[in-house]
Amino acid sequence: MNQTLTGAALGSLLGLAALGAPHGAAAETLYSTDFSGPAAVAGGVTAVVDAGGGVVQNVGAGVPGYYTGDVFRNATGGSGSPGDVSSWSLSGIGAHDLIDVSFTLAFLDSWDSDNGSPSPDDLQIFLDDVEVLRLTSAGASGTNVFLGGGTEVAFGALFNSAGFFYDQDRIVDMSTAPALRFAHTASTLKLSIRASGAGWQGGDDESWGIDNLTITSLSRAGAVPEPATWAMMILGFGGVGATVRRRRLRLA
Ligand SMILES: [Ca+2]
Ligand SMILES: [Ca+2]
Ligand SMILES: [Ca+2]
Repeated sequence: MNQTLTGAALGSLLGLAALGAPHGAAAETLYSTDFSGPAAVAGGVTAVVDAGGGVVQNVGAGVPGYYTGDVFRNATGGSGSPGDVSSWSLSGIGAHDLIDVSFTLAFLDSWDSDNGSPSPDDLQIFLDDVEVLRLTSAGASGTNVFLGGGTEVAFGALFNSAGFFYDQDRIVDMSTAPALRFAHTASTLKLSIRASGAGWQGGDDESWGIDNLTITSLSRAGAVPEPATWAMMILGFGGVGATVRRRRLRLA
């Protein structure tokens, strides 16, 4: 019984530590853009964008809230795979423990999944030059759709008004992708995206776009627990101590 109590007390302490993080965590928006003007960049942070042949274009209403107005589109690679890499590099990031990357991803035109023809068509996402997601969309052919935990918000229409080819665009909210919220402490961060694959045709046949790109840092190190959390922690420690004392008494 005493051991159960001790375990519960320790468990509650660990639970409090985990639960306390989001409430006390300091979040800072490092970089944010809807592509309709200059990006908002946090003080002290430097952002370098390598468009890799991508361009900003206007898609009108598009998918309101997700992929609308000015967007970024990469339609390179018409002469073969892979397409050119588009990257966003930040430096001068202050102390932090976590990074959250969020954006709307658009599979544009006639993607053929990994089991259509010709396929596979891959959309690769890299963080600090490490591939963390390999996604695909079934538009013109194929059946598999890999969104890496991203949430589909629209499919089956033409949301890419410039560079028209095929009306099977798929618009995905990547803010729900677990791989894009990750432990990170370095002062630099690089997000890279490209399309590739043995069946990827590129150009206006299989292009991609993004909108509403936001990169946020979160810090637990400087977070101060709220008074209620402290009170519960002290109670928890007291409980552990009392349990240990009772066990010692019994042993003696
Ligand atoms: Ca936009
Ligand atoms: Ca195709
Ligand atoms: Ca293809």
